[in-house]
Amino acid sequence: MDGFEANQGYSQRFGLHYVNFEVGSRPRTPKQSAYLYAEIIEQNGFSSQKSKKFKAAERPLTRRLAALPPSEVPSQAKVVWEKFSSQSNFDRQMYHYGTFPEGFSWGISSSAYQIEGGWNADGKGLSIWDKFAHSPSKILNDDNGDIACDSYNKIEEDVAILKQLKVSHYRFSLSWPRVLPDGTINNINEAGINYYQRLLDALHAANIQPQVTLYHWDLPQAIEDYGGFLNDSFVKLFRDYADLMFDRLGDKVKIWITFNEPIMTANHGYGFGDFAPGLKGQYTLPYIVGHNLIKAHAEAWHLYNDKYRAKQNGIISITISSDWSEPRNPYRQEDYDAARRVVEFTLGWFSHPIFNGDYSEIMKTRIRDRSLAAGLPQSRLPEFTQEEIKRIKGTHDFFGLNHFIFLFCTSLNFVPCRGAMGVSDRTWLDTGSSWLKIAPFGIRRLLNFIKNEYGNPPIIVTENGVSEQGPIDLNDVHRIYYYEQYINQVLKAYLLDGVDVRGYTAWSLLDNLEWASGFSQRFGLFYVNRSDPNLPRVPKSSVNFYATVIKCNGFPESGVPEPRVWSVYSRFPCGIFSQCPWSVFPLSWWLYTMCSLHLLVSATLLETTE
Ligand code: GBH
Repeated sequence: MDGFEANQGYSQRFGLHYVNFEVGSRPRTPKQSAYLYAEIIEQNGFSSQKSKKFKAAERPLTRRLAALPPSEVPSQAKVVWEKFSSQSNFDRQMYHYGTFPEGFSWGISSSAYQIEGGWNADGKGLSIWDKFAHSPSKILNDDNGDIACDSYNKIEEDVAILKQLKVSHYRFSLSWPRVLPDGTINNINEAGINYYQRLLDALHAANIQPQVTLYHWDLPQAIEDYGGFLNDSFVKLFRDYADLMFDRLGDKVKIWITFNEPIMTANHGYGFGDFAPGLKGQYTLPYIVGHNLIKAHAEAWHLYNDKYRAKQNGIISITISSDWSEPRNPYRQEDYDAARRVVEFTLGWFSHPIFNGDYSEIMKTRIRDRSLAAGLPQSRLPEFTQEEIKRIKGTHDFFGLNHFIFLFCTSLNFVPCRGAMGVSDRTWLDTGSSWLKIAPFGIRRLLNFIKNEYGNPPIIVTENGVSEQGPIDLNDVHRIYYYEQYINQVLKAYLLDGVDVRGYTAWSLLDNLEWASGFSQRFGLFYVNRSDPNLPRVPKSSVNFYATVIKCNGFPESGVPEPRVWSVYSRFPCGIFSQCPWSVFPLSWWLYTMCSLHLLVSATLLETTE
């Protein structure tokens, strides 16, 4: 019962019974907890038979959401968590020597609006990002992509730096309004098509394979004026656009990607409103957007498959982005469920219909429950017909994956639908983007998950990269560190876990317009000097490093060809020491937490004996 709590007096009440100290007889009144505890005692634990006595202890039914049965949670994610949860930090960071298979494709990525500029050149139409960026306060510092990196006028320069990197492929996107100013095939802009033809020819001459994304977020404004992705007619408009591109460019393209990161279009464009077209506040719109997008993807895939594949001999798929998430508290079922939901609501939203068929049960059940609880007559998530499910399932030739972050998840009920939030570990290294922390082991686990969950598809990592902000420092050791660690984890996924990874693509070629963050966050391997009107591309140190990894096809234990970036070949867990000896000292404090002093000392000795 509530009693005298030392120097706190009677202010802190620990009792299962409330004691009224105003009354001389000190009456005791049981609290709800007294009933509960009595019930536990009576049942000698937790009986499946519900006791009638303590109904009052239940919260109102409408506030309760059905929990997922533990046996279903978290399916293939559980396999991955079980496989890796026992890993020590040491194991996790362990540097692995080895190389990728022959023919592994190394590349670098960009996107049209972020680099091209020429926003109204030669008959180009307006995109939703042109309009968004020209509206005040939408982009940090009111930056815009009017000129960006001027890649529209710099094919030669861009191909020259790609050659310097020695990449085998270059991933870029087409600007839909550059080739179809009003979004439809009624009005074709030959100058726009010509730009891409010249770029493809230059890549071909340099022996660099193009990887072409049809849609990286810059929708023709004319289509948005008719509802954009919310209008069912989007599916046909996209198919027509794809048809034209396959027809006019397809003889020079062997790898097509329909959409880049559909979740960003759905959630950020039509949900949070921080991306063009900037619609916000409605929880239903993103699901309609996603629904039409999936259908449009499937139609473009079928079109290529039926009409172009035989003569052009290429492959086509979609690029889906995903964080990897794990339970914040591994002993808490709610956190397991939350982590599972985060994977299903990011990666699974699009992968499940395309690889496994239909939305996952978790998406369907959860969104329906949430919609009904909010008083809606039906689920916010539209349904596919049986025919649509069949038509969409299997529309992939590989799994295009963009990966950036790792999250520890916990349940949070007021987050609509997915009901979860993620946090990072504060010991992980920061970058130039607040949302991006360095946790390389996440990519290995995510690759394992894709292998298990989606039937071991061939995977191309289509984006992975890191940013900086503030003063220019071309010696980007943080990027070298990032790529070494992330690529090494991809190597482990391939060599140790048998994941079928076919290619790796760094993000990004140039410091470019980082969407709503403007030019403040720099992801490039090449710095673009914006104060010089010629916008020269200047290599950062990571260029040399990445070129060497490409040349070595990974991290061979011996026989590293020139230029050597590794100066020691010892086995210790922090590979960073082996490739950029003393320049890494800003990172050494963090490394210290991972490496024992002993290893630091041996690294030093090896270093000085070299
Ligand atoms: C990729 O998206 C894009 O494909 C690419 O265009 C982009 O430049 C690159 O990543 C780097 O962002 O500031 O908290 O609102 C990855 C998804 C998009 C996730 C921007 C973070 C901003 C989060 N990222 N987003 S926040």
